[in-house]
Amino acid sequence: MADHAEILDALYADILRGDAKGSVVRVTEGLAVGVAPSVLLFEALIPSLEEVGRLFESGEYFLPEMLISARAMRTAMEALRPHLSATDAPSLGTVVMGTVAGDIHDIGKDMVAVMLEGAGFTIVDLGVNVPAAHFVEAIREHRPAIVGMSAFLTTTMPMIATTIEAIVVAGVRGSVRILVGGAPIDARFAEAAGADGYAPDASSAARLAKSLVAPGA
Ligand code: B1M
Repeated sequence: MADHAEILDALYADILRGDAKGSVVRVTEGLAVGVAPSVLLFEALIPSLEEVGRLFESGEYFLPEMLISARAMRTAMEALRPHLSATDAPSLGTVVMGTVAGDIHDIGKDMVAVMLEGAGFTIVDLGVNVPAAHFVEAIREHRPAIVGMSAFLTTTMPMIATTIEAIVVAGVRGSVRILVGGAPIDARFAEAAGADGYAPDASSAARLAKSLVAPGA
């Protein structure tokens, strides 16, 4: 049977060439030999997709390659998800999450949702390309403790500020904490947009979300 390093290398290669079935075989094999789910995620899946992004940027990959790699990543994540989020603890509160309008990237958002779920939150996932008005409706309907927004393109970053503004105008800003993230976002942008917090990755998003709902926060 393959050792941990061989499984991680093979999983990395599966995502790079978009082999969805292979990636599930590798995830299953990895879990069976005791590779931690977070190691499969952070040491194979995410670095591989980062390499896909680099190859796209340098013109070696085109949109179809990026799509089939993304599909393999999603399939692998489906196999991994139950192992990343397993908790029977009472909910820490509801998080309404979505990728802002104009943006259809969801892999990073979904990872944040999985980690928040694992940390004990109840997730209401609005999906991708979410107009500001849908965030407002969801706040009224679900009364979340936190609203999480993702933006992955420099062209959709401004929608974070637009959405927060819509939440303010609707008069519901005071009832929620707002957490934002996505590859082009940083802490300075998040603050200027009116968010309560920014996290660079899924595990720090889970830590920050917990601190935002801690008593006295
Ligand atoms: Co797109 N794409 N893409 N893409 N894509 C990027 C983002 C890009 C950087 C690639 C590149 O050029 N290097 C580039 C953006 C450039 C820019 O804006 N400066 C880009 C582009 C240009 C585009 C299109 C415009 C391409 C085109 O059509 N010509 C198009 C846009 C479509 C649209 O949205 N309107 C497009 C389309 C696509 C696909 C559909 C093919 C596919 C998306 C599939 C999907 O998501 N279902 C895709 C993919 C796969 C990528 C890359 C390769 C990978 C994205 C990803 O999943 N990363 C990406 C390059 C890259 O990221 N290296 C790229 C892995 C993920 C784990 O990381 O998404 O950063 P990330 O999420 C992290 C953190 O950001 C953070 O935690 C996550 C997990 O750790 N985080 C949060 C995310 N949300 C958070 C919320 C929080 C806190 C933290 O609080 C609530």
